[in-house]
Amino acid sequence: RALESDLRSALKDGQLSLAYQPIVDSADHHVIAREALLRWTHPVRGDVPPDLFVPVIEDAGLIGQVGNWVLREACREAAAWSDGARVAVNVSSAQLAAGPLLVGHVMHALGQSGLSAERLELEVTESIFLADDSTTRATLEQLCAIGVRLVLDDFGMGYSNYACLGHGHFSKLKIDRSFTAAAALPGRKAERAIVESILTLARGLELDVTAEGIETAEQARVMAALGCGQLQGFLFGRPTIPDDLGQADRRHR
Ligand code: G
Ligand code: G
Ligand code: MN
Ligand code: NA
Repeated sequence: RALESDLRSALKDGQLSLAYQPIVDSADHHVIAREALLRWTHPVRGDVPPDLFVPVIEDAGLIGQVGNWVLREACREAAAWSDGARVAVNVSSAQLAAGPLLVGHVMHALGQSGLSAERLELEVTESIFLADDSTTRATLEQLCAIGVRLVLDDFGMGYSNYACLGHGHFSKLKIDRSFTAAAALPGRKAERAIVESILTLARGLELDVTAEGIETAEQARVMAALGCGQLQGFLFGRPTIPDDLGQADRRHR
């Protein structure tokens, strides 16, 4: 409750911003994409983690408004990147459930920024398939038709719904960081086998793969050797808010 009323002023006062974290090619470490991550700097509490406030945004019925801002802002920012990297935006199941509204926001963000659709990645989690309703399916289909890339986030953590990959709408899956951490440890044969099987699956479905949570050079080496094409984690860069000039502009309005 208290958080919810604080959040309403946060939206008014522009306390929300986007941090970006690089996703790199595992062979030469050049930046392929950057994931946009929502940040809230509370005037008293300081940084509030998104795991805490995104559900509050959803319960308050504000996810459409905030999600739209995130899309517009991320596309606007990415359109100005000189390296042509893609931008990845997280989309929650509540946003997907709003179907046509989300599709409209995506098209508007692309149109306004001039970013080409193939440079926008939308990250969704397996939980969107818990209901497996036809609206979700139709929405994924429409987003796919626009030309944006759909990414399955945190793969391996949930109930690993392989069937959802079979629809052919996804371009990439991201191996959850718990597997990255374990697979790089000596003697952890089980996790390594799981990662290998995920990579075999991805190859068969012609999906790109990002290993999340790369914190050490050893983890980067192991995951690259296993065949992960893309790496993301603190080793290559923490989520960072672009600073100084135009800061006021970048804040949620
Ligand atoms: O920022 P952090 O790295 O702690 O992210 C935690 C989680 O918050 C991420 O897994 C992601 O799913 C969620 N999250 C971050 N930014 C956004 C956003 O802009 N929109 C939505 N829906 N979720 C986000
Ligand atoms: O659920 P999603 O994968 O979208 O969330 C990304 C989250 O992972 C963010 O909260 C981000 O801060 C966190 N993260 C990114 N890289 C690393 C890492 O190398 N180690 C850890 N522990 N967390 C990371
Ligand atoms: Mn993500
Ligand atoms: Na993830």
